[in-house]
Amino acid sequence: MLSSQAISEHSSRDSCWIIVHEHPGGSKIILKYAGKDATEAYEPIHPPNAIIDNLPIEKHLGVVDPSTVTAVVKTVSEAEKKRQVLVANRPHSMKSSIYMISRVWFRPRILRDVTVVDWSTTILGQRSSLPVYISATALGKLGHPDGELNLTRAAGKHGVIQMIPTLASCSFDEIVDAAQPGQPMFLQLYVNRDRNITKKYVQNAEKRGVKGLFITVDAPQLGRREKDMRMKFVGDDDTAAAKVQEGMEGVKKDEGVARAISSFIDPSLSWKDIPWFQSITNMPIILKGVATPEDAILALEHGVQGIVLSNHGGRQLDTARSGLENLIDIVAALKTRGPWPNPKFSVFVDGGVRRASDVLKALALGATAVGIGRGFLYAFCSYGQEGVEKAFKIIGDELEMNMRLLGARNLGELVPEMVDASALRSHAGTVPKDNLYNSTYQPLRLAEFRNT
Ligand code: 173
Repeated sequence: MLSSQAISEHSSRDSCWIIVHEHPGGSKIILKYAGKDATEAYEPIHPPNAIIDNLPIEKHLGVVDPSTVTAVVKTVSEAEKKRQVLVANRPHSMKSSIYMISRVWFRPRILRDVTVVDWSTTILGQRSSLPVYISATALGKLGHPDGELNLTRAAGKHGVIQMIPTLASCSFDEIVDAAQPGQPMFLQLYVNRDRNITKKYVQNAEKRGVKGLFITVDAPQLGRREKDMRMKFVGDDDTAAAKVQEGMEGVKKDEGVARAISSFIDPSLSWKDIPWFQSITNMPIILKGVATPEDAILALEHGVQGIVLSNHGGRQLDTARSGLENLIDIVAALKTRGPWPNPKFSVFVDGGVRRASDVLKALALGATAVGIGRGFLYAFCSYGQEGVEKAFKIIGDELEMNMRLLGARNLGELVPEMVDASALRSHAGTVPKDNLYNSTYQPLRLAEFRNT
């Protein structure tokens, strides 16, 4: 066993040893922790298997004798104390004022006996209590110590399907281990330049029971994330966000964390690769990030099982049309190429979905189900698993109410005639106020807190 003293003697660029509960990582950031325990800084950014999979075994020096490690007495800064007070006084709920899908209006039907309303559905053959699945979002531990497991646990309890992100903070296996027996899950895939890594990852997912492979096709390079770039140096030293920022020291200042950890994504990915994916897995394959009828038809012709109409939460090509806008043209194109709805080809939509009314608009226009990323991300970052469960409850309650008011007793009764989407076709209108930019960039506007 190694002693803490022996490790602290290796704190230079030439000989740099660090302690991580089971692994080291990074470059400049490693030197910052040279000779010390880096576990706490390492954890939110890397899943626990990252080191085992990527660091040669000879670089693993051994196990540290815990009796030699002197406890680090952490001083709690004033900013951290303030943060803890704010966390203790979180508001009970937060009302979103963003109505991204406001250009579609309802045409409700009346007098239909809506005593009993059912909004459950089947997504890629899997039962789902909501016509909504949890979209992949990266790095969950930056917002909550349990990261993506909050979603897994809440989803298991309430029969909702989670799409596991490639860039989760928790490892894929940790997430699946936290699921209930038989809990259906999907996997979002960023394709690695090293296809063997991708093959292993996909095949492990299938072996572990994942029911759908969502290959991200709109991110050969991650978009310019100005908030990510700017927010680097904001935050208290004790926060996970600050730890990421420390890690950014060796990275160009005009880059954010998303860019920094996504260089493995293969920009050469093309239609030619689809047969290869079909040869390595029997999971349904869905292309995530389709934006035109031309590509929707190509996807159908390539024999995949579905598409996600998405502009990646507005995070990739700036001013790309929203999934909902594209839905109308794409459904019209697909109708010319086979049965509609097509039981063998699902059409999902994500982006800007904040409320059940948004979900119902997409379903009426032909979507199989709708993905929500930010809503659930914010829910668990602020309130953990309980927040996600509350979000499901809000969506369920709103679905019940809105379906009654629309005159649809089940999802099959939601038809295009129940919405007026003519304003989408013209693509005209004023540009909506950019809340994210105006209110969320510095200074961060916080929700109103109780008792402060
Ligand atoms: O889509 C994303 O924004 C994404 O995949 C990502 C990747 C790394 C860090 C943050 C987000």
